[in-house]
Amino acid sequence: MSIPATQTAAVFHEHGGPENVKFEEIAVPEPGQGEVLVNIKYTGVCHTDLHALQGDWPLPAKLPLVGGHEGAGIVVKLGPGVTQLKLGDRVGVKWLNSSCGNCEYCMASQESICPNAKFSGYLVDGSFQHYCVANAAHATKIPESVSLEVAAPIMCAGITVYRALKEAGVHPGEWVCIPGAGGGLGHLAVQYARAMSMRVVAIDTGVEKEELLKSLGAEVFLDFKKVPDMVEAVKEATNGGAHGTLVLSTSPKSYEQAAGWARPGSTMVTVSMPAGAKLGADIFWLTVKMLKVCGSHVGNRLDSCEAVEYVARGQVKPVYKVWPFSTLPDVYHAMHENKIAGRIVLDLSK
Ligand code: 8ID
Ligand code: ZN
Repeated sequence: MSIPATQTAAVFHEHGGPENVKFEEIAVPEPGQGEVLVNIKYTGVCHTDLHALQGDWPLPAKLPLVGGHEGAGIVVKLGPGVTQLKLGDRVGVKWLNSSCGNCEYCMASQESICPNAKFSGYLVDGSFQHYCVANAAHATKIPESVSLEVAAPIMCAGITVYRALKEAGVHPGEWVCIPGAGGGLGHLAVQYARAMSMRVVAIDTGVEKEELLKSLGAEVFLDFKKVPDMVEAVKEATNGGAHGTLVLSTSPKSYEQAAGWARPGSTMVTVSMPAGAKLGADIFWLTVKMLKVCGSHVGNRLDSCEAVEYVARGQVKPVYKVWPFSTLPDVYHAMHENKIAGRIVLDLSK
């Protein structure tokens, strides 16, 4: 396959809104030591991409930036020293583009807290381009039975919620509460939780998300625009509080509520990162209920392979719409208005 010298990429030069995203002709990057060049076919759009565009996190992003970190494509070039992948392999390009491999965290397979980690679509250019560089050790192999468009949302949303559910420590038959259940991460969290035999209270809004989440196995749906006292509603539905909570909602409000509905002794996992959000939990209740608060940042390489295996086995099915690459600014608008149930996956060929 011949690789062109230049390509079209979705770039922004300054933080701001969807109008800042420009489709520009840029050089096809060269894979360095231990890296591969991936011809991206599909990429999911994660709410993190919107945070990156808006510049609303305390970690500075690279500028100009090509966003995107739910890429799925084909290895078309190997950099020096790559032995674990070959040309033609189908791989995913994840948020965790690379880690140093040598620090105390990498040695313990906690690559997502490696201080030298590079994040795709944030610290290095990501998947909103036709040709993207990925570290060969971190690119996730996609099984033949899983199509690239299906694999795309797993590369961030799937891996992240799968790992976060492990952190929550909810046993089979116990309740997990998921605010933000109707979004990209949320609709997958409901499915992984069901596959792990957890009972799910899903919180989000609107009939479309309610129907989707119930069809995916959520036993209880609570609409945050309709339920007057969410804390009481969750406690009632779970007969005393959720055995674990995954906060996936992009509203800081969920962080104020979660300690209230948490069952004593349970874990609340922070996954979403609304701009400027603080832990609004009452320290009194955190203490006397002996709650655990646990941050969870994507997953390691094994979590990534395991998350994809659930899809290969048919236990998890991403729900998504495919839109042309050129519509990325429209996706950001829709995401900002919380109108997306599941994920939007961009088709790079359009
Ligand atoms: O590794 C990580 N920790 C990680 C990985 C990937 C993404 C963290 N994230 C973060 C993103 O940066 C973002 O802050 O997780 C968050 C959710 O990402 P997403 O699933 O891609 O976002 P979405 O598809 O827009 O879904 C958000 C949902 O929250 C609902 C919305 O209706 C939407 O369905 N929501 C809102 I806004 N307010 C709510 C509320 N009060 C609410 N749901 C329940 N209660
Ligand atoms: Zn993401």
